[in-house]
Amino acid sequence: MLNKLLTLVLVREPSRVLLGLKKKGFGEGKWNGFGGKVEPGETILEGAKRELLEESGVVSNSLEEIGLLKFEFVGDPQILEVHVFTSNTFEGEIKESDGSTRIFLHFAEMRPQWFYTDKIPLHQMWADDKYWFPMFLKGSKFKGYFLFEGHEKIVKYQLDEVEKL
Ligand code: 6OG
Repeated sequence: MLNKLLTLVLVREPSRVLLGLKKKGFGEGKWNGFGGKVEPGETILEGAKRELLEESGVVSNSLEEIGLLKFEFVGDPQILEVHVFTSNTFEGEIKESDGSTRIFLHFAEMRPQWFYTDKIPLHQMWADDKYWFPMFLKGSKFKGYFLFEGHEKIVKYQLDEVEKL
């Protein structure tokens, strides 16, 4: 079976990272970068850019691919292949939660918020993030494989810092 291609984008400033709280669907209730399925006919990079815009409201023309993560769930033959990108610039306005956007955000899939790099809400994120987030924060590239049992427990994993993907 072919891997399912997904993207994950982490917009960052020197001391902060933009995350979104997923309000419905896969990973509901978790903070994560922005991303989703790559559509037929688009490249992985185009998919990353599109999902970032749809979910956060910003455009990035400087996405850099920094990670490749493969996820398997016990009992499910489908492998999720998540291409992780970062960007330290963006254009447009983040759909952040303030009074004027509250009604709109009620219907949005993600609620964006900046987090200081020493206050990343790892306990409210996918369990793999605590392994690779430190690599991302220090500017390293990484490749990993994680076997999940259910959505919270990792039963096996391998993770390496790499020079290039
Ligand atoms: P949609 O199904 O909503 O895209 N994603 C994961 N991210 C992390 N950090 N860990 C995981 O461990 C993940 N599995 C999937 C990829 C799902 C979004 O969630 C990411 C996509 O950005 C299992 O279209």
